[in-house]
Amino acid sequence: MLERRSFLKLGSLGLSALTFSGFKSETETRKPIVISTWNEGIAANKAAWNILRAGGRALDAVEQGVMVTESSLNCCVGLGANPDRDGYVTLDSCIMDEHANCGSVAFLERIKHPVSVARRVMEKTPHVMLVGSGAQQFALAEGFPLESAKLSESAQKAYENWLKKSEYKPVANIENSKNESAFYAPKKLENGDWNHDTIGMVAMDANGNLSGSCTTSGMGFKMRGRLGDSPIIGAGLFVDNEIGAATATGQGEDVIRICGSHLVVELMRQGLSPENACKQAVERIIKIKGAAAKDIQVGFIAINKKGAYGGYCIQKGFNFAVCFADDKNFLIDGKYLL
Ligand code: SD4
Repeated sequence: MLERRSFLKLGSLGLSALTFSGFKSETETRKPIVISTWNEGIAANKAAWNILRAGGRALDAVEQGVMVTESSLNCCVGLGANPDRDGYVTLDSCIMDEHANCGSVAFLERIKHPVSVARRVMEKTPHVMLVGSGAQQFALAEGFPLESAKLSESAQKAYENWLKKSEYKPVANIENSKNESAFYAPKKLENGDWNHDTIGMVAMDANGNLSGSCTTSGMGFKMRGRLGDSPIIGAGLFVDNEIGAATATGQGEDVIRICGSHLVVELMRQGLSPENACKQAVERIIKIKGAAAKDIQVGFIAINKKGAYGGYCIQKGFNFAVCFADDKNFLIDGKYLL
């Protein structure tokens, strides 16, 4: 077992001495570890891992990790993502640490790294959540640059395409599938996959402390002002340093309905494994939605204090990235119920 004291000792010897090769037995704790949603999780985990492997804080790891995705103009999460129905990209994000400190921004425009603004809200204000022009005002006062309002090339194309019908259908696509919904209208990637809009990340550092982050452009062509689960502590993200951490992706309205990430953590508190906790949360959504569940996607991922991880989703097509060693950063297909 990699105890804190031996980690610190090894830290001074050089971290290459640590293989972080995971569990040797059921009683062993796997740490550090970071997991995050979707294919983009691989690149994001890599940045997070660089911090974790050097003995850094999980909080720094989950911020730096998802910043990679927020920066990518080819992705779906940051300023390059699809706009709302009125043509504006609006971003939502939250972050939470091992002390239950949390910060959140929503309906934030023209700021590249909403997760970092969320962290500043957490660290520099007496509040948890800032939205809209107030969040932007705070970001500017904190020195974040105001970015262009111009849509990325791919978002401009997608928006023009959407405008042809301007159909408002409040149903989510089945992410990564070929099921095109006018409401969600995910972008098509060069490899033919459909995109999605969010990255959620949870991590445990070498000291055994947990943190999480979640950042999104929300659903493409959403109503102006619409928020999903991603910036809402308890819905899109929840961390309890005694138990574990969870984050969500997919149809935010249905994650909010069950306080999804909080529910997953509470189920782990009752003794469920991360995978089974995520499964039960998904089951609850399916029970509420009935036949309509087949039209939506929700995925949860979670880790517990032992460094066990898991994920579950409604439909086939959700995956997540797990990293706990220099040479162990891999994608897992989420198990699904429908
Ligand atoms: C939302 N949960 O805004 C987000 C969407 C998402 O991959 O996760 N997309 O509802």
